[in-house]
Amino acid sequence: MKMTFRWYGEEDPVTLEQIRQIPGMKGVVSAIYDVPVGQVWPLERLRQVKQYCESKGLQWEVVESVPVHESIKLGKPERMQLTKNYAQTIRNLGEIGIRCICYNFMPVFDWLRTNLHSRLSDGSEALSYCPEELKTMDPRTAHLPGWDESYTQTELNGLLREYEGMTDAVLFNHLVWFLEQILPACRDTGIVMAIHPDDPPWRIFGLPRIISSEQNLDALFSAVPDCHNGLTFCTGSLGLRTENNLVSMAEKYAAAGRIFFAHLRNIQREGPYRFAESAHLSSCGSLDMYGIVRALTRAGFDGYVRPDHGRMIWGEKGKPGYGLYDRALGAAYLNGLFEGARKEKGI
Ligand code: DNO
Repeated sequence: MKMTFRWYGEEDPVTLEQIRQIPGMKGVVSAIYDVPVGQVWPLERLRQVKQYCESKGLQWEVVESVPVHESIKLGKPERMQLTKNYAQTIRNLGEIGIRCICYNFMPVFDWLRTNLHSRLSDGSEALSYCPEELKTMDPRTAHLPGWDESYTQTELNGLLREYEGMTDAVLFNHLVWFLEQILPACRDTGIVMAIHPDDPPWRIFGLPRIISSEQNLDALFSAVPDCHNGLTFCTGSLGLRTENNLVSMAEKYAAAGRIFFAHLRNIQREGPYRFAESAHLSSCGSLDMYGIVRALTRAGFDGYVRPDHGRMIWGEKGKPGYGLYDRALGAAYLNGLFEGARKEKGI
């Protein structure tokens, strides 16, 4: 496994100098943030980011995310050109040596929480989600916490209307179509596509959801068996559904060579459709983090790992979920778990 850290570019209050001092840190997960969704990421820009990371002693290992344009998810005619652009971005990324792209296929909203500053009993702040709070939020009129704000209210309303009545099966077919179009670029460059599960893994505002469960993942890998089609194993997303047995899923998909990237974090399930993010330790939340790491290791997982969302601790102010301190503590803990799991396996 290769331990990495998400970095939001030169605007990120967390610097590469700081990231480099986290023990065991090998590389960063980043993206180009100012090219509009659907356009090709220019090679020159990619080279600059790569060189900047290297000048600070880190490798740019994974792209998270190359966003998929909504017209592709909606299956509109312009998806042809947009998908060609996506394939060209893959080729450009291949050119600078990237080998893994994390992306998602969630309509309209990326991850969603109802509170970005929930206070935990130890005084730290975390992201949380509660159905009563969600009921008070209308995406057509109110600002929603936790997702990227690239739409105006009017655009958002238009988009939500376009998805009205779309079934999971139709969205799934659009995903399969998209993957089939970009696979030649993946084969030529060796880049693997690691889909991020739905976060949270249930329907929100009536929008379809297709990557929430083991059944969904099995369907995806049987529809598109190509070995470049795989998963970002996000424990904090998949782990919100009690029927997702993360230890057995980690073992199964790692053994099948489908896990390219792991987002490791813990959550505290507080009831149906209700949770708060917690510190990474198993004892702090609902997930068996050692069981998951051990399953990945036993199955020969050799991909990228990053400590996912951290709490805000020690007075840090920053991007919710993406401060330095708690994610660094998470990395240290996860490194320990991996060392234990490797020794147990005798490697
Ligand atoms: C949230 C992240 C997601 C993820 C995208 C991948 O913190 O895990 O925003 O980057 O869903 O496309």
